[in-house]
Amino acid sequence: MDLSKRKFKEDFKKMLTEVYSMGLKESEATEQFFTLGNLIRSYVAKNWSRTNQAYIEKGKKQVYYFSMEFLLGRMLKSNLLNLGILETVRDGLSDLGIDLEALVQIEPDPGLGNGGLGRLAACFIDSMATSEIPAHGNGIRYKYGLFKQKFVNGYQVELPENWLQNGNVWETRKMHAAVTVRFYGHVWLEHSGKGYLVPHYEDAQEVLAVPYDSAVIGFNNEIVNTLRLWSAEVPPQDESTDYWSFIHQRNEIESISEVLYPDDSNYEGRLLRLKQEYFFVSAGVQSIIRHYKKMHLGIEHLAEKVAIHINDTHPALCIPELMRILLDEEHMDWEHAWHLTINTMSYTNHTIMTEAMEKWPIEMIQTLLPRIVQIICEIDRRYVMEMGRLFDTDLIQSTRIVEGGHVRMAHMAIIGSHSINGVAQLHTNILKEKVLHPFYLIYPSKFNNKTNGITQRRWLMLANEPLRHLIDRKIGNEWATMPTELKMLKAFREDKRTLQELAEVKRQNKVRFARFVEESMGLEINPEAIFDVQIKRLHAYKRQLLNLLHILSLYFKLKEHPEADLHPRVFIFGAKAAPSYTYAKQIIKLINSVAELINHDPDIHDKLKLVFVENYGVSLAERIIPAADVSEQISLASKEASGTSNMKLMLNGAVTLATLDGANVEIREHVGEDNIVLFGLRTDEVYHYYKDGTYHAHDYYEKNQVLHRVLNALIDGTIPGAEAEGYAIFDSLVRYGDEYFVLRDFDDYAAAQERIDRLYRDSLIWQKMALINIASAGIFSSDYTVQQYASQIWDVSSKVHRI
Ligand code: NBY
Repeated sequence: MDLSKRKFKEDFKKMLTEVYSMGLKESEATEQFFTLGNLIRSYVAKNWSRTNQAYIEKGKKQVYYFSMEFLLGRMLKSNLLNLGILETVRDGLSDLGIDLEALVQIEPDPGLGNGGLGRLAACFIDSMATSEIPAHGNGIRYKYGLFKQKFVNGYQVELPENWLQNGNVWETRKMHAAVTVRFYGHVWLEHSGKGYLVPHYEDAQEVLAVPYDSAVIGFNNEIVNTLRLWSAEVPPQDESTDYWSFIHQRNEIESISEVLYPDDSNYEGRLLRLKQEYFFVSAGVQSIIRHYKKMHLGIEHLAEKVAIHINDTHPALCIPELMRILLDEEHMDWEHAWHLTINTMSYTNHTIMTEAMEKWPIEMIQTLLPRIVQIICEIDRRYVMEMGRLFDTDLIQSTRIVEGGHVRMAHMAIIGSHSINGVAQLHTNILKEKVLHPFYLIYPSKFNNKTNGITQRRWLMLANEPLRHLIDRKIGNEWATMPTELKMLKAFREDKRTLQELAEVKRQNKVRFARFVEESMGLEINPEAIFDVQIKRLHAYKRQLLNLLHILSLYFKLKEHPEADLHPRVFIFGAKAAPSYTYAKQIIKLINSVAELINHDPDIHDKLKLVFVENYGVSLAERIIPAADVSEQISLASKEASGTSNMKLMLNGAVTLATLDGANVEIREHVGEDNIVLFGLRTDEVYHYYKDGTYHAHDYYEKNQVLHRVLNALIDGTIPGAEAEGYAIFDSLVRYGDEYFVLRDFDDYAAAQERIDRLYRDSLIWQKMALINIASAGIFSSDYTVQQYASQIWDVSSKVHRI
């Protein structure tokens, strides 16, 4: 938008008086932040209603991205950037004696997600608005986001994350758009006499779903889409309501949108979680239908105007819910309703880990959602009947929805939608060939791949301004919306000056991060060291342990040979463990205890440091990623569906140290073998081991001297404070089979780390690798990813940028 600095300053002062009746001098950062937020909203208002108006007038097909999680991060700078007024506002504020960065810190980081899946949804809505795709997010307005992590004596402690405490400046409560969601009670069907059945409900609990809308601002294109998050409230009561029963009901109802489930891998078969899922699904689908019907196009054309995307199986109840509305409220017959539903729905799978596959006990659904259970059972019955004619019984039994008294949500999602995609090429192949192979036999054409992506605007333009400016000077700024333009940087691969400038940018970022570590943790780290980063949820399959065992091996090496020729390293971890995931928490404690040991050992000086940042999340990622030299992507091959920190780190010039897992495979294809450091088992080797059962972790402990020493350290008192954890972890590796092949990959990993050490010593070689990584990262922009969803799955137009 056009905004002069002078106009901005006037607007800002005016808004401050209007909202707070304050002059600039009396105001503090909090008031200034809210003032700026309100001002941005006022700037956005016109384009927001224009965008909605245009979508209606042009009759454009709308996409609704249903996700239990949107891990947005702070929005202030992102909104300013996308409006095209970041620099104007920064300068204007500075004239007024205000530091924009100080206001940034006031905004709480809304942690409405666990990890990759939630952050992907956030990158997607940014990219969809930027790519001019008429697409909106639909989710839950949790009162409490993902817990705040504290370390107490090295143990993870969880604290509530009350992000709404001071209000959320970006949202608008839309009371007029509230809808009612029904739970419990009984339902029976009666013939209407007009050829359809009418459901009657008795004793149902009614919950009011109130939407809070936030603007999703496209980058410099005047498009403003909507993120709609639902909050659960008590419906208006009549005068006969008993006060205490009201209070009781209120607590029960409000608990639905109270808190995000803090587990990123193990679904919890809890009633409240099922309530959450149906709550936002029903509210969202009802509101879509209400909006659609205003256009008077006839319900039979729904799939031409609406696409509903299901982010993992958590919103899979969209399928029976849409069926319910089409059957019970629109009085469609089953076949037409089913046809429409399939054509409307599409589904993304994010994991192959069986423990993360949702399965709901049928009685639980029966009690909570009596009408929905009827519909699910009917979908299942017809599936078995109709497919039974075409395929053999075993195949149909293994793919049906209802089995062993449970509803298998992934099965419902596949059967009820026209598209299922994996999130990286390797992952999609594993789905087709292994995990979902029976479905692939039945519906080969539903399967497709959409490799994940990240928004370069947040993860480079905003998070790494020094790099942004360097790139702009070298190749211009078209990469903001045409990220593969970054490839033009390759022209500078032999240009010493550019490589030195790149090194200088990295050094600056490392100094900045080192200052942060010193201030927040009281720990000094040396910016000349290699900053080696592993940031992601803590999970056994991601193998933070492999990293830790290697750190211990370096520590012992330095103890025994203080003269050993190692380039100084700072190992940086950031990770939250699910509160109920004991093993992950033991690993956190062990890492913290090893950090204590190494960081305070005077023999080590600054050759080795271990930093475990507390409360890792989007805001910390934005600080760490620009300072990273090495990107640890070391999951056991086949386990990480895609990964997205791999893409963010690469985009910021870190060199990837990786197994051939998830999107690492595609990163290698784009940077070439020489610009990535690979190690470890391949997917087929892992499957081979599963098949023939010949992996014996104990042998590696017995035969590998280095490993033997390192593993013994877990149980011989070498690591003070973590004795119990050391034993448990030792046992998991040596006695109980080492499920994720940590010991098997250890040597290869250590050798890869030595290659990193050697490569880093030649600054020009290293910077050339960094440059090629940056230059090759454009293809992993979520702009391209969503453009592919738009054309290949949703059948909607987008502003497609050349790849
Ligand atoms: O989704 C992640 C994958 O592990 C990662 O490889 C991929 O890049 C990313 C985006 O596709 N999965 C993930 O983050 N999953 C969750 O956060 C999650 C959350 C809740 C539940 C399961 C998984 N749950 O069952 O409640």
